[in-house]
Amino acid sequence: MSDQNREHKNKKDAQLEKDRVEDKGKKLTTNQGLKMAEDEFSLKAGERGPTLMEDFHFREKMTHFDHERIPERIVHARGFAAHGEFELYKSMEKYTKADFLTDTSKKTPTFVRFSTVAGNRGSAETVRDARGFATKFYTEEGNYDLVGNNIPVFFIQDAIKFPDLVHALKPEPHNEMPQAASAHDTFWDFIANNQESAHMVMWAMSDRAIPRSFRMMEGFGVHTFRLVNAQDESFFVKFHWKPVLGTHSVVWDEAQKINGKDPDFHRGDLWNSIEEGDYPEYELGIQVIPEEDEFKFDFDVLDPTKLWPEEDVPVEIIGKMTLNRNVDNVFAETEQVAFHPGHVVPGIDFTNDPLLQGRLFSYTDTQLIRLGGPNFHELPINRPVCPFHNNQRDGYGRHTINKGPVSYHKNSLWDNTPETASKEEGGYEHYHEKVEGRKVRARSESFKDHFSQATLFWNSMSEPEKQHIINAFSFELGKVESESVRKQVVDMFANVSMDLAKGFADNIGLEAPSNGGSDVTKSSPALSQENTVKSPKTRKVAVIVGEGFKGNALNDIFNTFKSEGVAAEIVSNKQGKLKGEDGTEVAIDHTFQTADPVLFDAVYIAGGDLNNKSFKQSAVYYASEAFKHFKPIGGSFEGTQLLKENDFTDHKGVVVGDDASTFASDFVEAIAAHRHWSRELV
Ligand code: HDD
Repeated sequence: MSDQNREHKNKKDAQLEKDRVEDKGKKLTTNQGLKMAEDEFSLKAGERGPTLMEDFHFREKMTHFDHERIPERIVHARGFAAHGEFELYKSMEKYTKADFLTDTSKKTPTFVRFSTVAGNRGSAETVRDARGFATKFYTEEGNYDLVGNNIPVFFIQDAIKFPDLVHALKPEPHNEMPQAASAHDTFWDFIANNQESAHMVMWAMSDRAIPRSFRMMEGFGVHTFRLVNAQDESFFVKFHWKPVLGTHSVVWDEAQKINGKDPDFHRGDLWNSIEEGDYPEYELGIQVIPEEDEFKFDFDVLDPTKLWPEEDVPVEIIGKMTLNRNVDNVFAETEQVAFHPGHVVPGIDFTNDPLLQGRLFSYTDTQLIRLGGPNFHELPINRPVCPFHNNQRDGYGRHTINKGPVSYHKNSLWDNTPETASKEEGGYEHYHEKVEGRKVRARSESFKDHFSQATLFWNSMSEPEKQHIINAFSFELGKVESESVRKQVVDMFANVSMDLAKGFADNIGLEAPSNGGSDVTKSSPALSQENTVKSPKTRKVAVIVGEGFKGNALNDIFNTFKSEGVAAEIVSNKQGKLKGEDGTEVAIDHTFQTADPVLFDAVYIAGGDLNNKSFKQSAVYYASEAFKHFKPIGGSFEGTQLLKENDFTDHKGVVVGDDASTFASDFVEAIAAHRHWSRELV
């Protein structure tokens, strides 16, 4: 669809319009605008002769193709993005002077890129990994980037260790295996020998690292940042994105299967939900600690391996972001977007978190190699929506045509313009923090407690979540060949919890140390996904239907699904249409070959003729996979019979019934619960 005829959603959308090109229906030309009469045959000396050097069209086409690829991101290579808007619920002027956080009348355009960390650009998406959650706010005062993850803490405390962490995590260099996985020797060797990683490892082994959808994960700025108000008062702040649909995960067996059945599972989910108008929404929350309270906690607020328990420092919800537009071109937008934690606006500033300080160098540096030079800020997706003027000039791929002779400061020819702005005019001034100290390569004593919050996280988990963590350690360490590394990891996590260490040590043929454990008893209920929002909205149900189904009942059930926001997709043994006993026709969305139960949130066997042997086998396969993954299962009419015969009924989350309205509402409730873990405990 040409965008020229549609109303632009916001200033960024309108700005991008200038660079959008519609090729459909146009004549094919060279890059010089020359219409070409032929595009399939190179210019040859005779029909069977050699290609001629003169063939400028061939040379141009081939050269461009040969140069199409750019280096992928060193981390977060696999990602997907969408445009959106941020609206502020209430002014935050008590904490910050940032325009987009004080003016509630403004809607700020945003661009969000979600990503995995370890895998390459073509890797699968439901791997066990942290997810990047990077947001660019195109504010009137310049771009502000919140470059966060779906895990609120980080593996290391000092940026100088980042290359080591990433080398250990990425595929091992001698054989480039495994792809997009932390389940290998070098990663766990790094963990055991860098024990500050304990807390983040707990998150990475938890269900948080296998999200159901980008739409159902939290985002965290991770670092403690600084807000500064108009009176120059400063506050420590942590940023949170809270998904309106709640925080939900898949189970590990399912995650691994999805990687094969649909390696694009997460991007497809994001793309489709936006195309269908189910816009993903995230509320922005802040935790604030006044400067004078800096030392009131049992952790250092500058330590990026620590979170601020929400029960101690409440999250104040201040606004909402809605992702409402897919990109037009993945390379131009998603691949070329350049995030940087150093892209700030007046009212937002940094702290001395040593991880944050190092990031402030790395991001520009990486864009220089990745995007080929210093002009990446001119790429359409990166350009601010406010004007920008300075004396920076030239470089590869310069777009801006700066007029006139002056490109230096100070000058008299242009009255010293472009001129700096005073603070009152919106000029950025760094917070006047007092710092003094000796130059040392050292870590503060206050950063040395690596285990208390790892235990806090463990204590906060429900029983199924704890079991999933034990299973994840067992899987990951089961793939580690070095017994010494495995043993070191068992010993390390005995500091977090003996139940945990014993739980997985046994599974990997080792013993937990006889003494260990933690005396931390505190927990933070906000960390458990058991306490998240439960909603049936946008959940996908595989509806298995055979010929001769009960048309009226199915219609009623579909109407309830629709009104509750549940998406029903019909799966059957072949493509085309199915006829109900009353003549009702339904179109089949997927066949048993093209879909799989792991791609759905629930399975409903609606009935009809299920007697064909392979049909029946497929229906049972759908039910058994859904059962194994704790998903809701529904059955009516012949479907109930099939579920009964195969012992699926009489379990939590299995709903059967022929009365359309009771069945539909009970089944929707089971869908909203997401997963029925008590099946695991019986
Ligand atoms: Fe980073 C990319 C998040 C620590 C160096 N990082 C990158 C992206 C996200 C994060 C979401 C992808 C952005 C996009 O979609 O384009 N990184 C984090 C978080 C961290 C963190 C939440 C800890 C709190 N990162 C971190 C450190 C360093 C880097 C300590 C180096 C000192 N990160 C990079 C990078 C990347 C990057 C190499 C790769 C591609 C890019 O920047 O643009 O510079």
